[in-house]
Amino acid sequence: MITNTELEFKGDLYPSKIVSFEHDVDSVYFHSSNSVILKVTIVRDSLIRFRYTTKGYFSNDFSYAIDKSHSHGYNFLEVIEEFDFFKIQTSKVKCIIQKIDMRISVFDLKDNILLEDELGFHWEESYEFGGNIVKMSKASKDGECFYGLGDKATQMNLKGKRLENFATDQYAFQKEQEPLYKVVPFYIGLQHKQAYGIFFDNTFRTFFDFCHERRNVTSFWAEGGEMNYYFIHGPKMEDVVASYTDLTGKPELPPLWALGYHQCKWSYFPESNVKEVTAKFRESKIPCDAIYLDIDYMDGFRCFTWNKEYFPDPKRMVAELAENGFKTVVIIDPGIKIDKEYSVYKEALEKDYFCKRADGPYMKGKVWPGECNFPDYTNPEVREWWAGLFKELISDIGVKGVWNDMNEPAVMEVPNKTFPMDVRHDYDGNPCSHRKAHNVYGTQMARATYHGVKRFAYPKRPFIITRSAYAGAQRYTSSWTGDNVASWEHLWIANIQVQRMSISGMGFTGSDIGGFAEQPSGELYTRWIQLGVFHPFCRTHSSGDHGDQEPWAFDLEVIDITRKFVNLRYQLLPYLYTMFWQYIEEGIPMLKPLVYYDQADTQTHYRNDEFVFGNQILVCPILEPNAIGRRMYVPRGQWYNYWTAKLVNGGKEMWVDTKYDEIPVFVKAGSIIPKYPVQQYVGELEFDELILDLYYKEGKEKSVVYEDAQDGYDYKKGRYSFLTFQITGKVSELNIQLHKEGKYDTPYSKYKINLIGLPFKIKRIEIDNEEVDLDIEALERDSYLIVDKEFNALHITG
Ligand code: MIG
Repeated sequence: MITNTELEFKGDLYPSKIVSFEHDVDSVYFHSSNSVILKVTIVRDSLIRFRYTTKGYFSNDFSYAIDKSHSHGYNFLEVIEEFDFFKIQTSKVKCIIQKIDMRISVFDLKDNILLEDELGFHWEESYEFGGNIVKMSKASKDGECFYGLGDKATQMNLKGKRLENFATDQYAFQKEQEPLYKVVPFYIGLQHKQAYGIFFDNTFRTFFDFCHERRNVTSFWAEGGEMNYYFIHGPKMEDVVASYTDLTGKPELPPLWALGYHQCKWSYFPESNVKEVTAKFRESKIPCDAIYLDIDYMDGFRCFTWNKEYFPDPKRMVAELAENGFKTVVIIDPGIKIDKEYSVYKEALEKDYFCKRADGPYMKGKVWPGECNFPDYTNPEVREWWAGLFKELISDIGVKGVWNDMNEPAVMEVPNKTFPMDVRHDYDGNPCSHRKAHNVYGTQMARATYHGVKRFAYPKRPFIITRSAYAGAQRYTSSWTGDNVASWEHLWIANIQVQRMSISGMGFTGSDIGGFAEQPSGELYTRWIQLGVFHPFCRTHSSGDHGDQEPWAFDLEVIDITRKFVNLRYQLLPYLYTMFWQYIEEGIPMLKPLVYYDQADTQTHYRNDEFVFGNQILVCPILEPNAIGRRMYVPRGQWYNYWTAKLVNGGKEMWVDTKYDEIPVFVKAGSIIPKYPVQQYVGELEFDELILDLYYKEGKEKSVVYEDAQDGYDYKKGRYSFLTFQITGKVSELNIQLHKEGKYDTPYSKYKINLIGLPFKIKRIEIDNEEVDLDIEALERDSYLIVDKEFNALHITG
């Protein structure tokens, strides 16, 4: 029996007394008298894995989520047996395991309790499927908060919610709807201002209950597999997220163009329509880097084919688009049309690459092409074959990115919307049913796609986007939040989803700007693009059923505001690229929910709308029609209103006036924000200066700028430029120190420094200890300085 409502079931079984233990290098095994084994592995001092079996032995240890290159190793480990418990201690935490019932508690070294089993591990045997429904319950104190779990369409703080993880094609999903497209069984707990993380690495259908069923209990369970989870010690949320991201992996840098604006619709065809749209962008002077071809570019929805009537010469078209600065991205679905004349189908059939039912026949399901078979991407040989299929698209035709859809996997006209559960999968040599492979199917497809596109795009970087994902998918792909709706409520949802994905390790995410289903009003589209330019992935997409969703489908005012905000995104590209670098280098999420930004301030614990974009820009969308401003919480510290340059003191909720062509945006005092000139696409212009917006602060502040060749892999050989600006502001003085690293010589030769909020009149400037001649009049008029990029120290006095 599968239970998804009853946490405590009368058939539940529990570990009995611990009768023996062994310590083997980084792991300690505890054996109970009823054949339960608990294996505690010290991955790092602050990262501990707990794995249970009820069979008396462990099955093969295999995970798609864990990045093989994650850091491991600890500084200290001590295992001590006491009269009625065992103690495992590292340099960060202490773990107590009770002999009588195997229950666990984890403390920091000051004896603060971080995590405590309530019932702890228990299970229910499943006669029907074999194996267990594995369960875990933890005691939770009043005031504890919970965050994370990927794409959930609910409030940021998950306290009081029950959530389900089962990748689902959820067209026009609603607020609170469960489950959605992605599965990230990772959450962050926050208690007494201390954060910890739990990653439950189980790919079966899983559930998390955050004090919903019982007020002081948090629990999680899975409909099969092992109780296998990682505890991550903070105490800063930053450390929890960074450790989780290290454990499940980071992407490589995307090509810079992928951080530009993308335009999509279901579907742009024929070729003349694609050209019309791209030309219109250039004419309207709204920057755009990528144009998408949805399913209608194919011949009868057969993957890797072209409809020759609509697209007679794809290679020529793609090249012409490229000349105009457009990168072409095409959709590829998992369903392969059953058609003996179709080479992809024939080859997969010959090689036996399709998923099979338990009794032998190939699994058959209806999707866009009609009856299809589906490659088993959990088979490494199938992934290799799939990767090879991209040769023509990428090498010959010149497509720059691939969009994987329908990979939950989605099946039409069947009640469960997906494969039957008896379908067999290779699971990289650990054969299993769809119950276990379902949640990773999409990620394995995206992984195979990634390897193919990467191989044929070389020496350029690949770009992949997926709808479904399991924890760790960020190593291969970006993602979008699926089929949302053009409604104000969905704008609220998108804002939270993208922030939540960001702290769940999968930062390169965005929503369909304007909404996929239904038609946005001009005002809703405006408010959405104003938020969307601050999302790591920025794409307008719509189902096309209800009219057009290009900027010019709306009135002139909307077009102007869209241009203004897309321009801003293009100006902020070096800032955006730098945050991407920090994400891949240090696991720092690109968007920071307020609770992440300042967990010590309890005012942030239930905030949803405001977030920090990168490290220094605070953004809060307008989520209602007819707004002339809104109330928002400005976190502690000093912030400049981006539009007025007025300084405010945070740590309080306040009203912020806005106009139709603004949303609340604040810049942290002391920041240096790097900017490029507006370009219609990445690489359009050569420019000779990097703009630095300097926001004066009394005190110190550090800002960094990462740059490289914007594509290719030279950055891995040290050919990047990493600038660190350290400013120190005093009452009538400002010092800027610049430190450089890396072997990339940026093409510009100077900085244009805009001095914002300087509280004194400049009387003297020294560059590297040499006084420079001043044109005081010009300085007072323009408030900027031009400085050679080789400077080390700039000293401004009033
Ligand atoms: O059944 O390819 O989420 O972005 O435009 C619909 C057509 C299939 C769903 C995707 C959407 C895409 C659409 N697809």
